[in-house]
Amino acid sequence: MATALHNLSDYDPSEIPSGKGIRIGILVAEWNREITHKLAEGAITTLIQHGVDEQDIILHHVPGSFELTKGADWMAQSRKVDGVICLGCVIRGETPHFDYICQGVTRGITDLNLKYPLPFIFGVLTTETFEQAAERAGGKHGNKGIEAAVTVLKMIDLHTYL
Ligand code: DLZ
Repeated sequence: MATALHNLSDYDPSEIPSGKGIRIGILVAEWNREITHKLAEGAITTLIQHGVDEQDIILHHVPGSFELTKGADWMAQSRKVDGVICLGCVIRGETPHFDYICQGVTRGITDLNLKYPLPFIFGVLTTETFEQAAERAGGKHGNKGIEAAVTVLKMIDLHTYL
């Protein structure tokens, strides 16, 4: 797995644009909540560390990763946010649902990025096992929520130049 070689929390804080005055939406899937709530913690802590006001973080939950797309679309329509972080965790297990959900949410978030001028960040872990997900939600491979927070700040900053 590619992230086995890359710590998701590794970044240079001096390269991250300030989040002062920026409003961020965070959507968290309730499936595998032991994991997704850790992703949300990582994202929120990182946004605040980089200047986003706690009151400018708008947090909502959706039932599963498949619903992240719809929730993020509604958030964008509300015009209250400058960027949206989508957090979820899909574990393969023994069900074909894995492929359908991964394809659905990947396509959905891609489509939203093309539909709106604001960035939608893919913070969805897709792993074979619960242990692999835990390693990427504050474990030995870092926290994908941190990576998502850094990414949304970079993308919002990039948009100010283009
Ligand atoms: C149904 C389902 C399954 C089997 N597995 C997961 C999962 O690992 N992670 C996740 O976020 N959601 C899962 N879901 C729920 C779907 O995302 C969705 O909520 C339901 O299919 C209802 O649309």
